[in-house]
Amino acid sequence: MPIRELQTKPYNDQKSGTAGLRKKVAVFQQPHYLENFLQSVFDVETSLRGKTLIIGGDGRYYNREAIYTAIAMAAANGVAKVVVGQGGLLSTPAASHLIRLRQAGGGFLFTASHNPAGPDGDFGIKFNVAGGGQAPEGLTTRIYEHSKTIQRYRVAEGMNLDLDRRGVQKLEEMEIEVVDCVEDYAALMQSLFDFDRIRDWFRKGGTLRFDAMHAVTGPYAQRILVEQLGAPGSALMNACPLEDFGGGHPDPNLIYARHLVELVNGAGAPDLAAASDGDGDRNMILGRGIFISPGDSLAMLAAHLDKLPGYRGGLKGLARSMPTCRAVDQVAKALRVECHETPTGWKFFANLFDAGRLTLCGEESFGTSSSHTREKDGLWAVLAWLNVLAHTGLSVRQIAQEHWRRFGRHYFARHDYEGLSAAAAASVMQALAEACPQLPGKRYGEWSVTQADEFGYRDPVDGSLAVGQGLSVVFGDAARIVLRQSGTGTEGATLRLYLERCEKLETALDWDANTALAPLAQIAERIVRIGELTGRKAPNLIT
Ligand code: VG1
Ligand code: CO
Repeated sequence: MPIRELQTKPYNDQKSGTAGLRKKVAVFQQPHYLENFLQSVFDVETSLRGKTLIIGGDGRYYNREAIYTAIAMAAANGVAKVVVGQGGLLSTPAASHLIRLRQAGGGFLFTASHNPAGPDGDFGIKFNVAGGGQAPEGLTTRIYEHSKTIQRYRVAEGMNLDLDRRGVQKLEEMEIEVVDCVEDYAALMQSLFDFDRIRDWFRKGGTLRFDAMHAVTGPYAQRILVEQLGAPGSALMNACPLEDFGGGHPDPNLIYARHLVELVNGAGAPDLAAASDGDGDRNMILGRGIFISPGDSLAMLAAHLDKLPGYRGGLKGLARSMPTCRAVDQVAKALRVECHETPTGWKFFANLFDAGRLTLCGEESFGTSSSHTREKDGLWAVLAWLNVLAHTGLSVRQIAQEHWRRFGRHYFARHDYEGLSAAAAASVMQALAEACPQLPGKRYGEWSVTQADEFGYRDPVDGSLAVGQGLSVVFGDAARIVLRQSGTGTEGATLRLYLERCEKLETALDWDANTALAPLAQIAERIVRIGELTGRKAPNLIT
C-alpha cells in the first residue's frame, strides 16, 4: 500500500478555540482542509511517531470519513498503533481515559460537542495529548502557525479497513485495534462508584430518566445504567446515536432539554433526571420538582464525594472556571482544601490534576468531572449523583436544601447573545474594559463594586500565562457579573453574560433564579450596556 506525499495550500483559518477546531461541515469538506489540520498536528507533535494514537468521535455526520482519513494519515506519519472505537464512536471522556489507559501519545476526537450535526451542521476536531488532556494553548498556537505555511501532507492510499469489526487489523507497519467503545470506560466507572448500592436503589424503587439526545452516550447508558445497574430500559430516552442527532440540539440545558424540566415538574416525575451532550462530556441534573444548576451540582458533589468508593481518601483540591458561580468555593473553605479559579475551557484543569492538586472541578456550561479522566464527563456526573442518592437515602431536593441552608444559595444564569458581528462584540468588551477602573466603590442597588478587571491566569504548575479571559465586576461575595466572548461558535460572534448572586437568608432560599437575578440583570445592562451598544433587546438564550 503506497504512502503518498501530496501537495496542498494553507487555509489560514485553522485556529483552535475553547475546545479544538470547530467549523461548519462544508468548511471541513473543502479539499485537503481536514488533511491540512491533521498534518499540522503530526508535523508539530513529532512525539506521536512510534506511539499509540487513540481515535474516535461523537458519531455525527462526517465522523467516519474523518476517521478513515486520520487513520490513513497516521499510518503515513509513523504512528505505531491506532486504537479506534467500533463504528468510530468514543465519547470524549472515554477517549481521554483510553489515552491514559493505553499510555498513548495522544488522540484525535472528532466532535463539535453539542453543536447541531448533519450536512448543514458543525464538525470539529480536538487533539488531546499524552496524559489525556486537551492540547494546551502553547501547542495549539504552534499547530495553527504551522497550518499557515503547510505545503504537503502524507497519507497511506488504498486502505482496506473495517471500522465495525472489533479486533486487530494491520495497515502496513501500523496496527489498528478496533475496540468496544464502552468496555474500558465502564470498568473505570465500576472502580469509582458503589454499583451494588446503586443497583439496590433501583431495586427499591428509585427512578431515573436519562436522555442521550441521540448522541454518543446512548450505548454507554444502555450498558452501564440498564445492563449493569438494573435500571429499566424505559429509563433511557433517545439512546440510539444518529448522524444528525435526530435533527436536535444535543445541548443539555434549560432550553434544549426543556422537556426534562417539564418531566420533573409533572406527575410521575422520576427521582433523578439527567441528560448529556453530543460527545458525552456535559451533564444536566434534575430531581423531582427541581433543577440543579451546574455550579450547584459541583458544590453539592464536592460536599458528598468522599462518601463514594473512588474518593474515600478525601479531596485534594477543587476548581471551577472563572464564570462558574462561587458555590464550590464555600465547600472548599469548609473542607479546608485549595480551590482554583481557571479560565473557561477544560484544558486549564489538566495541570492541576496531573500535579495531584485537584480531585473535582466544573464549569457553569454543564461540565463536571474528576481526576479519573482529563475531560469533563457527563455519565460520570449522573453516576456520582445516583451514588450520592443511594448512599444518603435523600432526595435531590433534600440534598439541595440542606446544602443551601449550610452554605447559602448561589443563583446563576448565563445570557447568550449569539450571531453578533465581530465589531459589535468587540465594542461591548472594550467599553466594559474601559469602564472597569472607575467601577470599584460604586454602589448599585444593595450592592457595591469591590473589584472590576480583566481575568488573567497564571498556571500554578507550569507558570504559563493566559490573558484576556473575560471581564468581571465583583460585588464582594454577594454578587458578580462576568462578560466574555465565546470561543466555540461557528457563526458570527457570541457574547456571554454571566450573573451570580448569593443569598444566605432562609426566606430567599425558595426564590427561583429569575426572581433572584432580575435586579442584577438590570444592573448588568447599566454597566455592560449590551442592549445600548448592539441594539439587542434581550439575549437569544438564557441557561
Ligand atoms: C463553551 C463553554 C465552556 C466549555 C466549552 C467546550 O465554550 O462555555 O465552558 O468548556 O464550550 O465544551 P465557549 O468558549 O463557547 O464559551 V464542549 O462540551 O463543546 O467540549
Ligand atoms: Co461536549
